[in-house]
Amino acid sequence: MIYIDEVNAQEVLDSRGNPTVKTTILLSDGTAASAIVPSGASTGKREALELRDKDERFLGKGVLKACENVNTTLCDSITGLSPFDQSAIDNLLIELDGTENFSNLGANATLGVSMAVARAAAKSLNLPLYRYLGGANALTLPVPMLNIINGGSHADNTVDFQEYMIMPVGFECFSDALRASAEIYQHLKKLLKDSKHITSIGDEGGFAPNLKTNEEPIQIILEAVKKAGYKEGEQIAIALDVASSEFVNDEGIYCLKGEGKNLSNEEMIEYYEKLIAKYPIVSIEDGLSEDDWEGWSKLTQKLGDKVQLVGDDLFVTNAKILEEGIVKNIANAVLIKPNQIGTISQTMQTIRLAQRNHYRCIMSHRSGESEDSFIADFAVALNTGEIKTGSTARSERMAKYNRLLAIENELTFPVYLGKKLFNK
Ligand code: 2PG
Ligand code: MG
Repeated sequence: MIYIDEVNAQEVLDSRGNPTVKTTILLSDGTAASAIVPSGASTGKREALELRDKDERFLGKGVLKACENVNTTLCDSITGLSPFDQSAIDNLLIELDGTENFSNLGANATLGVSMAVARAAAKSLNLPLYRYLGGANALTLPVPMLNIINGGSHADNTVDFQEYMIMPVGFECFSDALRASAEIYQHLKKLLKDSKHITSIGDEGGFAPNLKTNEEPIQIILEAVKKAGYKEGEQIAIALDVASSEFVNDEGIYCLKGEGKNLSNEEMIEYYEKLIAKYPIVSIEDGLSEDDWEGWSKLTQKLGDKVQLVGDDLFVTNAKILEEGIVKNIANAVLIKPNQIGTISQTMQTIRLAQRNHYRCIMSHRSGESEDSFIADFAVALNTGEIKTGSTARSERMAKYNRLLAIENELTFPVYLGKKLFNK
């Protein structure tokens, strides 16, 4: 029997230069596999805990305690176990921690182990990760959401909304969709330059110009779509991550500083209605804050049959919270970030719950990332149909898109949902 022989965690740096955990698993058959966990900036309140050392190293952001937890408690408990029983290992991680949100061991400790176990098992069986996790049904290349203008807490500019994304919905295959997106990105850079805007980029590789309104990024992106020779709406749609929990105040008022507007949840909904009427917007993430469930209910009633309404901070990849949302008819899609919940099995549980209830799933990176491309395989394995993993710049983002290109090449009959996703 093949068993886990060694578990080792090391502190490495993420795409923002902050420490994160890299975990390596060695199996008794000599297989070695590693995984690096990501880290968010605009985190939801109910996310699993990311354990930081809070001492003088790295301005308090060191992860030596999380590494130590892997190298002692977790290593001692999973050494000798089969790597092929992912749920048994993940359940053990939950048990060892003993809390709902991994506040003892840290989700950065548990997720690294969980990912590395899956990767080692796949490697040992000589299977690609997507095939190991998804079996014969792993066929679907996700439609990407590419964040090409960054604002909010991902950039030092005047734009309130965090992410302006293009979605190449009108293409036959993933590689054509990615090519169109990369061309649009280059045209956008040129347009920004020509209009004397800065072309420095934010955390996810999108540009971070100082634009006056939250509408202007959409207009300039659509101009770039046109310049690149693509049709807005039909081929390229717009998706927003408003990340509104970042700018709501204690009274539940949404403070759009860039535009000098303070809006109630009803006024925010009207704001979105106008945007949707004017532009080819197909998806809005965290349109209202994670605490504003009453507002979310109204938002879903008003716009739920027009656009995809995605809960990120709202659901934090947590099956229990998502279930509450499904019962209350809140949102119609869920963002999937494994480090919000802490293990691969729990992430799969949330995806399955969503899919059974006809909620769309979007596999997602974090704003702090690494060269690890696990989520690309994960999206194909679970047929999420959508992925968001930044713009077509910066290697930590490209690692995921390039991995998807490789998977597309490898599959005999790859499926790209593109046109089917929004009935285009
Ligand atoms: C988000 C993410 C990823 P962060 O809000 O959806 O784009 O950002 O990782 O900072 O939470
Ligand atoms: Mg988000």
